[in-house]
Amino acid sequence: MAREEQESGLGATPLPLIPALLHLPPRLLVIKCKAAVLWEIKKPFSIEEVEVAAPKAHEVRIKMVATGVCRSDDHVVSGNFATPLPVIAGHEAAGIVESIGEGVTTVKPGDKVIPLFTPQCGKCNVCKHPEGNFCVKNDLSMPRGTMQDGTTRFTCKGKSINHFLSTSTFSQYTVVDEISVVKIDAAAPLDKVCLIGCGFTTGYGSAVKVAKVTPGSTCVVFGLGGVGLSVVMGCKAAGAARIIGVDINKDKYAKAKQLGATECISPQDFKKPIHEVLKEMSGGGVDFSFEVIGRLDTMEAALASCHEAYGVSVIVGVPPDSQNLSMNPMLLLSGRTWKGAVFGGFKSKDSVPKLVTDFMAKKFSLDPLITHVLPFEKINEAFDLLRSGKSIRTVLTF
Ligand code: PAD
Ligand code: ZN
Ligand code: ZN
Repeated sequence: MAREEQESGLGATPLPLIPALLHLPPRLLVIKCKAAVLWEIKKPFSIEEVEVAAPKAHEVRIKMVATGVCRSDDHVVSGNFATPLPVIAGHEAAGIVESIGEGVTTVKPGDKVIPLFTPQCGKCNVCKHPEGNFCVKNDLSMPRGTMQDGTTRFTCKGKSINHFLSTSTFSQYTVVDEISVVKIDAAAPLDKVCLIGCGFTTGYGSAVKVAKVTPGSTCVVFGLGGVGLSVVMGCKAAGAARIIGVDINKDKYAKAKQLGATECISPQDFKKPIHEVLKEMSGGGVDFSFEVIGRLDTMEAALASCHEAYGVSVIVGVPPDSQNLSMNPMLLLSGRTWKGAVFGGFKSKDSVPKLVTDFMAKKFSLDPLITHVLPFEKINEAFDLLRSGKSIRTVLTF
């Protein structure tokens, strides 16, 4: 019996089962396993048997252990985030290296790893810049849905299936480029640190690294989902004195206050626009504001609610595909700073192992963000929980 079949509780099998081929190292075998395929937008995921090709040179095949469900995955389903279909989505995960292609030096079979939806090639101008993290090898700004070499490693029913953000974690096995994966502490609990692959790191970094929240400051966070709550955690860690949470779902307030929000408000409770309410609450405008929803109106409101002379506003939410904002330049001329970042501005390969080490040293907790744990096959239930506002993060386990 080949290795993959023994390892997987869900019956992953290597293909083809030709005796001569079974003497080859596992990296040369195709794996047949289960994956959640999105064939069309606005449709449920269907659990399909897929073939996962062997990793080519500089590629890594990973056995998935846990994956979180992020709103960005739901943006793919809704069509807000345009990426080639059919696709295996998922980008917030942790797993174990199953095999490696030629020339891979930074991970080996058996290593615990986190896939990186923002790669770090280490060679481009962005990677060499001390501040930039949006490596030119990303598959985010103009998604091709492929590996770096322009081809895919997934097939289902004879059809090639696209990758998502170079990660595709809604599959028992995935293949990623070496620049899109990093080794982490062997003792790390993968069903928790998977959140370091997106939600936690994005939110936390948006506060401490992108906005550079200062001690004693006043912050406002629009959207108290998994990413927004991680912004709250970052603001608190940076020493903010006031952290105002804004959300239309009041069920989110208790958790936000537990994590550091000093007050929570709903725009629906006021006749005035929310930015005017926030200006009054903060004596002219907050120091730092964050949009963590992904809507144009709240991006404008967040900008307008920070102080006109020194406020910093950060866009974290992913906006609807191909939509533009129009704004009055006076909002910036007076002195505001408007920024945005993916993955909390962190250089992924450098930062993820350090964040895992910090987690192991109990510098922050991920438990408050994980409200549900479900078996991978219940992926559609996990999305229903997200859409109905009942979950913060659901972790799917394999
Ligand atoms: P989520 O759906 O868990 O949280 C969004 C929150 O916003 C929910 O609590 C909603 O109730 C609330 N909300 C919705 N509409 C409004 C409104 N009009 N006014 C006030 N509150 C509202 O999502 P999430 O936390 O997983 O992700 C949040 C956004 O961040 C989303 O757009 C996602 O795509 C984006 C994201 N960006 C990055 C990045 O690298 N920049 C990474 C991960 C996620
Ligand atoms: Zn995400
Ligand atoms: Zn790069």
